[in-house]
Amino acid sequence: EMLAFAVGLRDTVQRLSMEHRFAVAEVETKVMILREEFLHLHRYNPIEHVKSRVKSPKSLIEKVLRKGCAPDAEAIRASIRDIAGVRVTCSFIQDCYRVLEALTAQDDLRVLEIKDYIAEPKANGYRSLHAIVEVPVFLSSGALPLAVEIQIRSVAQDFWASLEHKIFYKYDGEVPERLRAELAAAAASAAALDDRMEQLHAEVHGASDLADDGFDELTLQ
Ligand code: 0O2
Repeated sequence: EMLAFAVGLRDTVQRLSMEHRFAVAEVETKVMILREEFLHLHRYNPIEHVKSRVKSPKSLIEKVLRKGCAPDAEAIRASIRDIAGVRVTCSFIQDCYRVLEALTAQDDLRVLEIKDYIAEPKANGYRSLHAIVEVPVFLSSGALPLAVEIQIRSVAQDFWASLEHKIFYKYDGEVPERLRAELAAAAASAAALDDRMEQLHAEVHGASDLADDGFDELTLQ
């Protein structure tokens, strides 16, 4: 009986991994389209990079067991919303909001949840925009809506988060007070850097837009 359960769960997890790879591909395509169109419209690239992942079978099974979730695909899809993850790193904070708005406005996407850790950073200093959206994936049997966790953050926020993540795992969640204070200070520096960069960018980009317009006029006439 135990063996049948394990085999059943393994097949279910394989199926879920495949479906969520499709969901990730759908969202990646949406992000790539926004990136290229934005570049065309505004002549700078708001998206530095995009990274995606599908939860590994091992950590998905662990989460199913931890949550005491029924081991069937439907129940797992409904209760575990971070099987598919897409992380978008933007140059500037303003771009993070632009990307979030452009994505969540798309009417084939259903927004399940938005968390704005930029407006309200976590106690440790973590800042990012999180959205859980449902995107339809078209299978032979029809459309299947699947959840994708989208994280949108600036380069500085991403730099901070990857270091914090490493430290958190190294200390198994019990980060010593001194390091926690250092991380909080580093988060404040990252936020200050974001502000300065955004101001500089606004100054310079405004000016270069004018220069571009002048050039177009000269060549067209
Ligand atoms: P990993 O190792 O990146 O996969 P959940 O527990 O996920 O069901 P929760 O905690 O309400 O729900 O979700 P939240 O706050 O939206 O966070 C989800 C993900 O955001 C995390 O996934 C991390 O990737 C990232 N995140 C959230 N808080 C922090 C933080 O303080 N530091 C860093 N570095 N990343 C954070 P996982 O599964 O927790 O981790």
